[in-house]
Amino acid sequence: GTADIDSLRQSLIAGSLQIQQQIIPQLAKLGNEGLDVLMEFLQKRRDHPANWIDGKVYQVLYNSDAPQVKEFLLSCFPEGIVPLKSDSQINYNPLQHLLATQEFQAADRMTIQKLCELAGPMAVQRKWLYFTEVENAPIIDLQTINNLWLVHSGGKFGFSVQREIWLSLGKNWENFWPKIGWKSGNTWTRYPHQFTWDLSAPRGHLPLSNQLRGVRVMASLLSHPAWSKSSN
Ligand code: UYC
Repeated sequence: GTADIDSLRQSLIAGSLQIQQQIIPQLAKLGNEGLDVLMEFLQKRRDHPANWIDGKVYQVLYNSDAPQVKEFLLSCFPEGIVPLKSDSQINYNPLQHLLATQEFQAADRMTIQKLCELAGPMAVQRKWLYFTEVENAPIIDLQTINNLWLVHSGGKFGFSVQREIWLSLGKNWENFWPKIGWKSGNTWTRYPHQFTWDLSAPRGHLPLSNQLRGVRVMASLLSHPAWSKSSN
């Protein structure tokens, strides 16, 4: 009833991240009244940088069929809750869509595709990157891609998460791979079926960087100046 909605609304506004996380699916189950609370929440926070709680709320709304929700998103968040900034006129909306719908495997492929687009037509055709191309990638674009992953994964996935783990291990790759679920003992995790394409994965599991041509591309990615400027 109304009392339930009111107390859930209060907890969503004032609760800890953990409480907020629990409340979102409860509100989602309550139909229109719950959706109203979720829309109000997102609306009020639109001047702040989105965090992963906003991401969870947005995902519920984005995946709702209710007409008033569709109208709300179209008018207030036509491109999602992460600003899709690009220095290279790249369209990140396809990536935002795949992440908002939690299609992580397709989002992972799209991420490689967008990184190639950033590097130019040669890389798009080649479908993989040289480390020099990664070094030259614009900060803003890498931050946009990373923020999309962070916000839509509960803060679990993204290059900045991988970087944090990598630095915490003193940049030791052999300790890093098992930590993010890319290697077990001497065995590489096989692409694509052995990877975990949902939020049960270890922190930093996604997005993937193929290691077939060595670690230099990933080293460049994780050392990029995009991560030393505060963006999240
Ligand atoms: N693959 O094993 N990977 C591919 C990963 C390696 C290999 C794609 C990640 C080890 C081959 C992605 C790991 C290895 C292909 C990833 C991993 C290997 C392929 C698709 C754990 C053999 C087909 C995008 C580190 C021992 C290549 C792309 C082709 C594809 C990711 C083999 C995203 C994180 C060393 C043979 N692997 N990759 O880049 O062109 O093709 O047919 O890393």
